[in-house]
Amino acid sequence: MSRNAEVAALLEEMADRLEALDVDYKPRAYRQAAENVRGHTVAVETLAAEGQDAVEEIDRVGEAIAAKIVEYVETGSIAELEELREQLPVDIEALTRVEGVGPKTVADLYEALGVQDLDDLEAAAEAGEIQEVKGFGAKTEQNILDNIAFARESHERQLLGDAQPLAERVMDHLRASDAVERVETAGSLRRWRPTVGDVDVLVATDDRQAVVDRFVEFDAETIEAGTSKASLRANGIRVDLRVVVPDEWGSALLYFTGSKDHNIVLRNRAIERELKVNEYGVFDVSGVDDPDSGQRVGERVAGETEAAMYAALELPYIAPEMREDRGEVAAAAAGELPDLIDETDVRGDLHLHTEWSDGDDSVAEMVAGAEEFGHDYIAISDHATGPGMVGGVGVDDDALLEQAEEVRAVAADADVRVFTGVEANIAPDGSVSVADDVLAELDCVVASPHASLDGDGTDRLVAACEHPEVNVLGHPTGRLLNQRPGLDFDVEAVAEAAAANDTALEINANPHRLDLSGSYVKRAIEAGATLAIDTDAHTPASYGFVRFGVHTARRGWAEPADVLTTREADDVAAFLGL
Ligand code: DGT
Ligand code: CA
Ligand code: CA
Ligand code: ZN
Repeated sequence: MSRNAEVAALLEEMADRLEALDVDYKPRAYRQAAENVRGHTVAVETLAAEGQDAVEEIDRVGEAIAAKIVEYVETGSIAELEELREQLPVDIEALTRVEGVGPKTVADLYEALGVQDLDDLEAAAEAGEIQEVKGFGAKTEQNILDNIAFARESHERQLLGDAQPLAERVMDHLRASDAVERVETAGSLRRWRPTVGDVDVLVATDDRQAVVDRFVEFDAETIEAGTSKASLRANGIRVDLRVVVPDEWGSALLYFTGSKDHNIVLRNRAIERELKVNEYGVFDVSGVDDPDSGQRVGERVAGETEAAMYAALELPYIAPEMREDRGEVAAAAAGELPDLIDETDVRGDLHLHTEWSDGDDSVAEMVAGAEEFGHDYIAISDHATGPGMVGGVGVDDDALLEQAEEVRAVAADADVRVFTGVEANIAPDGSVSVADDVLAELDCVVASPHASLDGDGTDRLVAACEHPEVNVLGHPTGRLLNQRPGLDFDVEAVAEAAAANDTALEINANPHRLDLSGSYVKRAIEAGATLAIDTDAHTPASYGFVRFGVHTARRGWAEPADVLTTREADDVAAFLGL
């Protein structure tokens, strides 16, 4: 099992600890390295075995960081990190999970009050000690109290973006065994929920023991191993394996994919038809006295495939992303299932960053990356300056016009169409952080909320949708999964304003955001809005996040026509008013 996520987490811890000590530049270098290590397709231990030079081939990983990665792979620890931990003996990962608590706050509260973990933090806040510390006030203290519960809870679920690559590696590991006939993820991961409690993997085989044996060879901690199921923990993520005979593949896959609520709707539909549905199949129990007398009673009418399971219930196949009991069984029964968007439908990306703001790469590099990825068009939408922009990374109005010149120059030689643009900030009053005459010069204006994300955001977002220059409402809630819940708003009202003003609502595909969520996408489409799937890429490697956006769109029942970024470049240009 690849240790990339583990190494990335350590590099992030280095970044936090260096930042806590007020060290310049290095924290950012460590964070950029961490992001690229996490996304790298070759395992760090493989690279480390080849030598430090091989590790340095990872984007943004220089000599110093590569040496630490090699040190970790070879010795199991990093000496400098151990020293940093001694210097500041706190659970920095847990503490910084509290919204509003950064590494420097952690250092200040440790020095002043000896706060080392979430329990200490909560006790200090409840005792009113935090507001007494220099630089802190009653408002900050209340904020901390409000956010501790969320920080605790959120930790129990993993980001889909972290769990999905692990699931792929587990499946590859299993596929190498001849005993494995079929392998597939199940559970919330297969439904593409933004966070998952664990990774569920299902295998069909005639040799269960061989499969369980192969599974526990995966380089991770074994939690349990039985005859038809087993569990591991890798990078803090639990992986549950279930093994079934090929004949029961479809019924098991349907059952273990869930959701539980979808399964209940199917079970009730079965009962109405004198059928019984469970993880072993669909059974005709019309002639059976007591259908509850066993699991395999009556005549088995389906089970080998999911499609046959649905067919036995007189339904067409329902995609896993839709199995959330949001009316999908009724829609299927009525022949009204949407013709869902898929990954190959997307042609472009309207939200991405370059080194003009907080991106890692130049305009030319992002354009070349988009060409390589196969996009037909992109918009360069760097952060504008303004409130909510951390560390003054934004581009001011004059520089935006300068950047547009550079973008046009790069675009002239590119195979992909490149729109000029900006990601402006939406202030709490709904105003947009860039002058109207500058916005008017740019092809594609994304406007997004970044700060003051509490309370009701309906008026704020409606105002942004109504702004004549705004084309895309970026990550509308501003949520960061496991970190902050983001804005509340009346999605129908915002979607109607968007539709009336030719503003697209974004499905931000970054795995930390997935914003809008699937349930909001569904409601937005019903209210007439157009969506835009964007990655918010800060480096070309992140164009691949688009698939998380596509599956989120599928969770919202989206068809290709509902999504702006499935359209051809000329049609997108027309939508942008060009
Ligand atoms: P998670 O892991 O919390 O993100 O959510 P799931 O949906 O993956 O849930 P999990 O891992 O507990 O179970 C996987 C699937 O197995 C679940 O989606 C449906 C099925 N399942 C588990 N327990 C039950 C149950 O008590 N009743 C029914 N009908 N199905 C269940
Ligand atoms: Ca699960
Ligand atoms: Ca599970
Ligand atoms: Zn943003």
